[in-house]
Amino acid sequence: MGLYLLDYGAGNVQSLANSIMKLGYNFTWIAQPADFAKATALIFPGVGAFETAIEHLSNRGLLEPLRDYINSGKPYFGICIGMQVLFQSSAESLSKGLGIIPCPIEAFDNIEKPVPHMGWNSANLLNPVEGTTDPIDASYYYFVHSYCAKYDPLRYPAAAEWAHTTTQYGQEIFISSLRRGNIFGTQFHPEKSGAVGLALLDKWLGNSGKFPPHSAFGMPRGVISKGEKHYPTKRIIACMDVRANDEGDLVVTKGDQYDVRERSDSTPDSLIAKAAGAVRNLGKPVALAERYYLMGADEICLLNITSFRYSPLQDQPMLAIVRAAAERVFVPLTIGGGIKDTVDPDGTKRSALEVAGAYFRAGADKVSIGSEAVYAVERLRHHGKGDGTSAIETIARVYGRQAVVVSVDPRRVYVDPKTYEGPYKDELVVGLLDSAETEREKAWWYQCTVSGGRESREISVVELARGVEILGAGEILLNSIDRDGTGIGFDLALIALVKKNVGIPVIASSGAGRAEHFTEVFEKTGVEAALAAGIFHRGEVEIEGVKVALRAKDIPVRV
Ligand code: 1PR
Repeated sequence: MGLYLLDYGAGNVQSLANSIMKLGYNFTWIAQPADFAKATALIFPGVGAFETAIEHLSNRGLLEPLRDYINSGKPYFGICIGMQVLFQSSAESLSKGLGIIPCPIEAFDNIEKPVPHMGWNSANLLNPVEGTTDPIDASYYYFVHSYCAKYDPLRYPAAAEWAHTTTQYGQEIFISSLRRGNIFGTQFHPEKSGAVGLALLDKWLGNSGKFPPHSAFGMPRGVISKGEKHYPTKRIIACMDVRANDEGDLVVTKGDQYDVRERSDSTPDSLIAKAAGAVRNLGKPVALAERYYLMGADEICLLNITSFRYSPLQDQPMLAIVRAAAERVFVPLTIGGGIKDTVDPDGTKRSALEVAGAYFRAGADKVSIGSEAVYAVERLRHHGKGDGTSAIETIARVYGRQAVVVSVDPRRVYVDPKTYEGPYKDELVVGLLDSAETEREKAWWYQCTVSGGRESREISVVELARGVEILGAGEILLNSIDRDGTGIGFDLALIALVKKNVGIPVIASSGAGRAEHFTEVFEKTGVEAALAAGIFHRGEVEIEGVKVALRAKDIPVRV
């Protein structure tokens, strides 16, 4: 099979390349228009922005050859943006799509749910053929997108005729896969959908880009009727804090309230700050990432925690780690730390966009921005709007907002509620949600920090969360310096506060010590995902144990 992959230069295509190689197939990249003629099967993957995709294809003279290729009847598999370009237009952009399906791509409404639609959701077959197994089963697949092809046979009969599966998010039903003749497309990412996604790719590749024919379409089977809401499963994320140990090897470490050095029991409390022991070493990043993938983690997160120091792009060791992890992990991979403008040792300036681009090409699906997000929101405060230059804005513009996570490192600032007259009066938490006795009489606000908690800034977590959403972040990774490594449970007051102030997905992080803490955070705050580090590294709780506990409480999880 002459398999070709189309890379438009701004999506994470490496994940798909890794999946194909893992399945034992070879492929060639489309480098020039003439390559389309050599292809006997073509996959166009894409995470990112519709506009960027169309612009890149046009500028490189690839748009019309792509249309010709598809019209020639040779097998085509479009993933996410690669499926959306088949449509007439997208609400995301002024650029026109290929128009093969004469219907628009529309935005999700974010009135009753967070947008992007991010996570694992089911794909429901339309009219399955009796006695046959379809390449798409009812399993969960990984979605990440803000725009979709609505499944609405009355308004869009032409699109409905192409629909192969539908998926529901909130009350909206959209086309999650489509097929006709030589064309197959998925809104979800098979390359990021673990074993079921790899199996789907394998079936298409193994049959030289074809699936068995399917029956006529009818009404959706298994689609939850309008009126009932339906959401993706809650995600469980394993996080690895990575830094160099004193020997210079990159290791997974884990702090207590962000202090990652060993403490000797004999060190008096007064000297703890000075008694800098060795950096805790909990394992190798790539091996652990693979282990968590195999154990059922819904996403993997790698944070370069000392990148606030000089962190050039040239010879960046984290790139090699991401590259190796992406070859073994087939669920979404987020990389954080050091996503900022930087300068290489030879004086070459690198923008945050370039740094992020290097990580995406290495196989990351999302980048997580910490300190730079705080500075950007501080500027937003002074100018009233983004100036278009921040890392969040530049990366979201090219790669789409779903690829931009903001990692927040807040710390509680305790105040006397009777006398406090400061600017965060409206955000004060008075120890209500938290069960800890010691907190009940106290009040506090949450202050943001930079450089891994080393420096506090005059900005509250609420202002930061709202600000990064305005700038274009797609998700918030909400840490808590007070709870990090304590095992006493997530900071529910913090998480509920941020959740109610933003319309993008929120990941709860820091403090998980038992499986019940996950149940509690989902039930009491409604967050979309929960992340833990220490309990997984130390093997105290397995990911499966967390999911069993969630299922027992009827909280939907990917099995
Ligand atoms: O500022 O853009 O370079 O990003 C730096 C990144 O590194 C940020 O995401 C920041 O949160 C992270 N970071 C910096 N220093 C530390 C540290 O620990 N000394 N780690 C650090 C943050 C928090 C979580 C941790 C959870 C769960 N660690 O990542 O995994 O708290 O832990 P637990 O389940 O064991 O409680 P930039």
